[in-house]
Amino acid sequence: MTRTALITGATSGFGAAAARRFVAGGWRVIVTGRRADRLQALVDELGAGNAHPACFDVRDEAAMRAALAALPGDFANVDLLVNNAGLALGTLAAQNASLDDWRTMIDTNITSLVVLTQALLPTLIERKGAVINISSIAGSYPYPGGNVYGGSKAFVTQFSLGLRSDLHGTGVRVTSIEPGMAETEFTLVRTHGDQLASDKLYAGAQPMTAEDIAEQIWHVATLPAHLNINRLEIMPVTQSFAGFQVFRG
Ligand code: NDP
Ligand code: 8X3
Repeated sequence: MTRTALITGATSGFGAAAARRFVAGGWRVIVTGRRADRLQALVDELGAGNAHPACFDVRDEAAMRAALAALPGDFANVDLLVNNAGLALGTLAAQNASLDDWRTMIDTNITSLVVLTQALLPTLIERKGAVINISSIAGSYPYPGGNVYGGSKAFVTQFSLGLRSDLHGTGVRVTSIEPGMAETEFTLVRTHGDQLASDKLYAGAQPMTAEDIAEQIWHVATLPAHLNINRLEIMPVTQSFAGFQVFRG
């Protein structure tokens, strides 16, 4: 039986790569995002029988619910929710950061994720499906300027663990995937469109690719039904930990 994954944030990066991976593996995908042209291009590439575009801003709850209600027959029974849509905005210290950026991150990374998850839980429970939430190493390891982004991802990780606890006995699997540095449009978005800054960050660093993360999502989703990976933290070999900072006045 063909299974169906709903992947948010599939117009770019991890989400687009995951959509390709799942269709290559014989699944159907519902691909979401705000950029309709990119969704259509992805559907054209993957085939309309394999991919269905649902264009909405995840912060718009009414649009999200309307898109779910409008899913065509073959796509209506969602077996896997990949909560991937998300972003970081800015790297300024909290005292200088933009409150608008903070609100956008909280609304996108936290509020939208819990609303969509709750909307799909009845279907996921009925189908003994799975939820894969894309968190980040930023949720476990603080760094200067990571403030609200890191906080939002700590929420995603902890919500994932709590969800798993609540879903005990239902057969629904829940995983928090926590990637480190991966080259996507993430830094372009974080810097409000500074391509040079994005290129500089990744230059010579051998970051992970979107396909690397898509492969992890696929791996988690296709484990034998009795196994649940709770948390999966992954970094490029070139990235590791540094010490605490000490201020001497
Ligand atoms: P990209 O910027 O390449 O992709 C982000 C995706 O999220 C896009 O498809 C975008 O679609 C979607 N999105 C953002 N805001 C909204 C919104 N309001 N409504 C609908 N869709 C939205 O970044 P990545 O692929 O790297 O990021 C995917 C996830 O991975 C994010 O949650 C990010 O925090 C996380 N992550 C990224 C890491 C990295 O180093 N790249 C590391 C760890 C975690 P559109 O703009 O078309 O709406
Ligand atoms: C993205 C990883 O380290 O840039 O979530 O915050 S990091």
